[in-house]
Amino acid sequence: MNTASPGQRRSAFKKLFGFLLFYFLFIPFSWAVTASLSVDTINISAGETGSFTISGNDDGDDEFQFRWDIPAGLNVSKGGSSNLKKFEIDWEKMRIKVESDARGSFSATINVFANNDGNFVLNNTRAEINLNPADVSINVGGTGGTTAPPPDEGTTTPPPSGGTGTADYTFYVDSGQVDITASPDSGNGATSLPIWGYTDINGGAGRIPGPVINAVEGGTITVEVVNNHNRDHNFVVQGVTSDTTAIPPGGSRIYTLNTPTSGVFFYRDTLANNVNRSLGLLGAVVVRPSAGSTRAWSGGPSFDQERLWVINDMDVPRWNNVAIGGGNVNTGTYRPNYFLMNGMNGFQAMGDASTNIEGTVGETFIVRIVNAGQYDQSLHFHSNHFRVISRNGNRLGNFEWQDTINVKAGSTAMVLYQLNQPGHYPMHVHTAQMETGNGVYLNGTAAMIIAH
Ligand SMILES: [Cu+2]
Repeated sequence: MNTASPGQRRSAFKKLFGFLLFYFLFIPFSWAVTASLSVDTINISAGETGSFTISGNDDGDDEFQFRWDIPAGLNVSKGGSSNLKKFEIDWEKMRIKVESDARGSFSATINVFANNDGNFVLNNTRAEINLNPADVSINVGGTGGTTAPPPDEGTTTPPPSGGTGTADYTFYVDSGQVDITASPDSGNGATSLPIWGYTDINGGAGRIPGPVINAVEGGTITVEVVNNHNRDHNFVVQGVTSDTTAIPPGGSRIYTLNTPTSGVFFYRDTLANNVNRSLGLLGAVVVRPSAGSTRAWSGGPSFDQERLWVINDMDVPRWNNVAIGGGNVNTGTYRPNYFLMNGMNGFQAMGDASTNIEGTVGETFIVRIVNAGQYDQSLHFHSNHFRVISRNGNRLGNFEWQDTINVKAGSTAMVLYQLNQPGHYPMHVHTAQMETGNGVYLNGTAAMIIAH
């Protein structure tokens, strides 16, 4: 039996209506969760670091995820953060992932860095609460961030000499440095390594690898090497030239390369019982059937894009530091602690468009590999198998299908790799230590395979 009077029922209804009105009009606002980015456009110079911050409020009761894709060529690393359940850079999938921890306000700062000029866009691919703006554009321009190499200690370097300037290529030998970047995950590993190297800039710092020599099958090329360094050096192309005469400091010498066959060849300084080569005097000669050809050799297999991977290893404490300090390297002990890909540590190489295999599904890449180091390297490609078509300049009759290739120290190989499925995949080496730079994981030999 209902004992409530009509007035009481009306009053109860009014209360309920009032509550519902309050509920719908006001309660939802206390649940409104939002996030925002500090900037949507960052302007920096090559080699300079910029950053952006995501901050917001979750409802204090739920966690919310945000995700951005990392474009090739851009390096990102974690900055400061608060009240997050997850904050990680996933280099396998090329993503930044942020997840709030249901504590109300949260924030995450992401540092960005690029070695090369360009426009990079970090596309937001997941935001579980309203995020404004969602994407970040990074404009990298100018020439900031370059540093002069340190001088050799305790020695006198001759003034730059120009040589005769009559050869197809002129190389200069000098000291230089390789800048190793920090792991974006741990923040560890950033340093500068002292090296010796070839460069094509008169008076410039030596670099790893030396400039690429591009030649045509059946042709002749001349290379003049000018020694702007304070020790003897030479220049020998394995299997192509045999002149090992030392070029004294301040001297120069012209080499003639007859290039009979298409392939990839290894050049280096053969003096000082591997010390000169190990410190960075190394590089590659690429011979094609004709300029711009997209065949491995005349009548050989064709490709859509080409990549050159010059890899090397260095025992910096026992070899580089001793030689550059003017001491004698004990060549009986070699324990490399840096493994470079095209002169870069892994995290740099994985963001380098000219190193990564990146293209559209169906495209075939020729990858010319030079192992200029003293350790054999076992390179493993994910996503698809490849064909080995040449070793040490020798064309193979039967192309073997492999997913791993062992490239012995001082040898070369050419492989054909086809992108067969979209996604981001790693190319890594099968010796764990060689995946590191002085123990920092993924700062060793590595590259990305990216198929669109
Ligand atoms: Cu693997």
